[in-house]
Amino acid sequence: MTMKIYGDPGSGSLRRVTTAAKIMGIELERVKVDLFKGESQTEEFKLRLNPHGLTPVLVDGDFVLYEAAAINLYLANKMNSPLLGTTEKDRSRVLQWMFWSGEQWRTFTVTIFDERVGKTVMNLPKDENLIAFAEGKIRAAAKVLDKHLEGRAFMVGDALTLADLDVAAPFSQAGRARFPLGEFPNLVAWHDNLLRSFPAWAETKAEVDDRMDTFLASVGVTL
Ligand SMILES: N[C@@H](CCC(=O)N[C@@H](CS)C(=O)NCC(=O)O)C(=O)O
Repeated sequence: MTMKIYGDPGSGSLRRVTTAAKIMGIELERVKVDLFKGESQTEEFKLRLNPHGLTPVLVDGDFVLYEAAAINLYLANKMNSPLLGTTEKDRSRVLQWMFWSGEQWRTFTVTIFDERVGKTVMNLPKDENLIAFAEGKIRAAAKVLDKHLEGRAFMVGDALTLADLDVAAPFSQAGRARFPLGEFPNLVAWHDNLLRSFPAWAETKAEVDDRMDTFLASVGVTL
């Protein structure tokens, strides 16, 4: 039975899964959850798929799994994919960057996205102090990433891993939410190379951009 993935095409978290699945040659049946209509916040969604009301969610038969990183590890383990890393040490380093990026990296970009994009759509006042705080955290983390990526094409070893997809995720909304990533040349070069070298990463970027741009235009929002 084909596994199902629930999510909104405008979501950078869904993109991490759809990209990894494409690269591994895994077919996923897409089930659209319109986040702009609050479809992940219904009682039914929370009861059946994710009590936190968040996407993406994978359904494999009677097995339900949320959190994009956990889904990617589940899929990659099924396929024994090199996206996990190919040595024991590399696999541990991949996990190191995946855990780090969830807690210390993407979380601050989500804060800025919610402030600059979410609040603009909802016509709510922005918290400039919170934006400045999150930008400070992003710059501090990006400085470390920039040094790590000097002379390297990938986060771990010499091939693409799930660590690259997790760390690259904020680029999905970087332009719209104006994350200060352009200040870090090695980070930008690494991400440009991902876009050039992995058609799946470029295809899913186009999908996110199309969904977001179409939605923002439909509600008359210019960022
Ligand atoms: N840490 C989670 C983040 C999930 C998340 O924040 N998903 C967003 C879309 S990118 C969502 O479903 N939001 C729906 C809502 O807040 O109602 C993951 O990596 O899967």
